[in-house]
Amino acid sequence: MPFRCLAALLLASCSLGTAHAATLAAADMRPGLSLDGTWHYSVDPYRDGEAGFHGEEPGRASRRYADLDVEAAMKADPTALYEYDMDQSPTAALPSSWLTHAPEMRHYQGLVWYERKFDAQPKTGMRQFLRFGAVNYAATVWVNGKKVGAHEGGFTPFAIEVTGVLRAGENRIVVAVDSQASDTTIPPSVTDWENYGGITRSVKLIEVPATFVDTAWVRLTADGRVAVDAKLDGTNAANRPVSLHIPELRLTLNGKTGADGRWSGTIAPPRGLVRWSPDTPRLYDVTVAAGGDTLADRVGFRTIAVKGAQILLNGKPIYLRGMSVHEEEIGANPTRNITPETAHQLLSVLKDGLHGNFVRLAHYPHSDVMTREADRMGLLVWSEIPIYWRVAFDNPGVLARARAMLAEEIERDRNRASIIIWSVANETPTNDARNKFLFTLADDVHRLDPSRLLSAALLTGRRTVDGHPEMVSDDPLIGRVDVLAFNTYNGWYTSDKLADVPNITWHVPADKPLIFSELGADAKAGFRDPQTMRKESEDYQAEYFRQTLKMADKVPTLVGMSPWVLKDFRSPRRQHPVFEAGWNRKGLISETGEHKQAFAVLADYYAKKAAEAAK
Ligand code: GCB
Repeated sequence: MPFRCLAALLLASCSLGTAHAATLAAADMRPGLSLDGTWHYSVDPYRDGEAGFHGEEPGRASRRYADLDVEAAMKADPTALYEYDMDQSPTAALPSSWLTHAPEMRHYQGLVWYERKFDAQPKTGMRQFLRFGAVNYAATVWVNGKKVGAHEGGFTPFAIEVTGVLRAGENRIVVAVDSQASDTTIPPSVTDWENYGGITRSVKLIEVPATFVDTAWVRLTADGRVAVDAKLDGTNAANRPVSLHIPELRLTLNGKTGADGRWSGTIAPPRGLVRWSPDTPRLYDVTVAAGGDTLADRVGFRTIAVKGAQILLNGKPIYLRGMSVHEEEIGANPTRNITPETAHQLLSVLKDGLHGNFVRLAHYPHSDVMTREADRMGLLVWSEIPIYWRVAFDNPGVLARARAMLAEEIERDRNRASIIIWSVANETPTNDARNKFLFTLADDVHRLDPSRLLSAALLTGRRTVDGHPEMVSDDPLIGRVDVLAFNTYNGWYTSDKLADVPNITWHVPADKPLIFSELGADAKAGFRDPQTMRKESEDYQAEYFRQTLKMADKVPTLVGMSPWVLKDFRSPRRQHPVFEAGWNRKGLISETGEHKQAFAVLADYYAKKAAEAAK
């Protein structure tokens, strides 16, 4: 079967969880031929490249397919008419969003064609896959004129098998990328962030033996053993010897796959194992080998659990000193190209500048470059899928897509010690269809990864008790999550006076840990207004933080927060000409990295929390 995909539920040829679905989800460390770099691109607002001259079904009118190699075709028939030619189209460096390819692309949403040629030397008996880190939002891929696969979902990896299609010598790859959001995409069209269309993460050609180690989940169990779950792919996947090695621990575990190509085992680690934590982000080289194939990873070992209203990291209560971030590099004109350097720069602002130990990667799975950097630097991570505001909860196709995204996210990142929370939704108004939808996702999280905590950023209600405002929620998801999380904006989106915010109380279950998954206020960097204290001034934002932190101190079950947001981020819905101009300004730093006054307020607060934790 030439085409394998991660969006397994979407396509009849793939089904989630079958032993034969080769995913290469966690293959970012596999060696391969990088296809990053210069590609040609061509915008196609009327979707011509997919249709005939009058917009009819492809196949009727020839010569309009953007997947055709015009250069080669012209050699065969120099008088033929072609109204496109990818090889002569403009170029851009990938990965990056097309929003920054050219000024006229800045607000483009829709279909764009990408093309490049590359040399390959596929080895006989081996299998070749194209692995895309992420394409936003829908991708269709052709190799040498043959359609090899498709994927939907802008933030998770997918691999397409090209064995037999790839030639020795020059090959041509064409990717049709469609960023158009709709009522049935995830997320739908209305959000509060930029829709960065394009091939936004790395593309790689990976060659593996006929039977290879597709996935290997390696972790510490709640009772302190090293556990491995590996899955082989290929005709010889069954009854195959497999082994786990962690050289620095002198640890080896041998086993054999079952009839389904899977192997699970556990072993007690040696005493010398250093547990991963934000203070000691120790990672170990790990390999899982079977036959001629070895899958390598860098893995940290830690436990995460909930006890009453506490979160326990390695058995000890921890307070999460966090921030939310969008996937946008610091700089005036971000293009969503997260490199180790840009990830490090962002996360250092949080870890070193704010004394943080926790990051909410909002509102979709961020690049694996980012989650690896969090592992390396020692930051705990909340990871989520873009079930945001209003999703078509009553549509079974949308549920299938959400489940596929969740599975792709978990499969890619479950070896990251940094990730402690999988979140299934953000601010989704309750109703029967939504509840059922999210219960399904909650069950999926528990089934796919029972070793981590489940959460969702929930909305609150409000009531008045003895003249005082009280935050409440009757969201049925409260009963399902391990960690309660609420977004709260009293004094920003509400008419509360900031001085009254500390008196707002929280009516929440006493036996569950609570975090404020968001709190925040806009401020335009450099706009000072200490007298009038207008909203959008740095002074108002700083005071908002002071008063909200006082409120937080009075909530006994609160074990952390991820205020909104580390850096100002692009949002087309934010169009106040003076203060916003296309940016959500709730950052503690501006888009170019200037600190606002509130930065120091939170940095002091977290420094105190860190000192208390160190006692
Ligand atoms: C929220 C959303 C976040 C927005 C933020 C805001 O509650 O979760 O995506 O950007 O508020 O700035 O309003």
